[in-house]
Amino acid sequence: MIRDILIHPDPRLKKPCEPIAAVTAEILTLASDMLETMYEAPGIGLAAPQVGVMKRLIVMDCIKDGPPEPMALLNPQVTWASEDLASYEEGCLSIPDQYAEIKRPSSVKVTWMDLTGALQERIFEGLWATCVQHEIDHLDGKLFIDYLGPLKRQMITRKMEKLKRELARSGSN
Ligand code: K2U
Ligand code: ZN
Repeated sequence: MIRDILIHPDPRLKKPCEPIAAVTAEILTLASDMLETMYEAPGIGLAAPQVGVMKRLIVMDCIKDGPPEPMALLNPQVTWASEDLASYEEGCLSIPDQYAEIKRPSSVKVTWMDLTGALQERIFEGLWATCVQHEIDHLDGKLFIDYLGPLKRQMITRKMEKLKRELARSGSN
């Protein structure tokens, strides 16, 4: 089912998430709901804290045209990052309609547990590398605006507070 996406500022978006000990029915349902929510947004990534669940689970599908490649990563960890940086105009489903150019390592090696409980390892490049780093940041309570200067970050936070006041008045959140 589609779940509500938390909007910044929200304390749950700043808290570090708990590791997942085992793949339970609840985790399988959560991963499925997160993928459904991500596609509907639409987005190319989503982290569990964005739907209010403080667990170390992210989903991604960065394929634009071609058969979808949904991925669910439990307890993802970056074990290597390239010196080389790539910049990307990032957005965030928890900070709607705000974009900023963010530089990150252009490729990263990530280890994780998949939904069958098997350990996986892969080197991500391009948009997948940007996305997986953006999502793992969410698990550590870090948002892309935390890489901006204090004034730009405060301006975006003020805009989100106004948006949340308007949503509360219109009763649609
Ligand atoms: O985590 C999220 O909020 C979903 C993010 C993931 C993402 C952000 C920046 C760069 C790559 C991935 C996005 O809002 S998903 C929306 C989107 C779609 C296409 C390209 C960039 C962002
Ligand atoms: Zn995000």
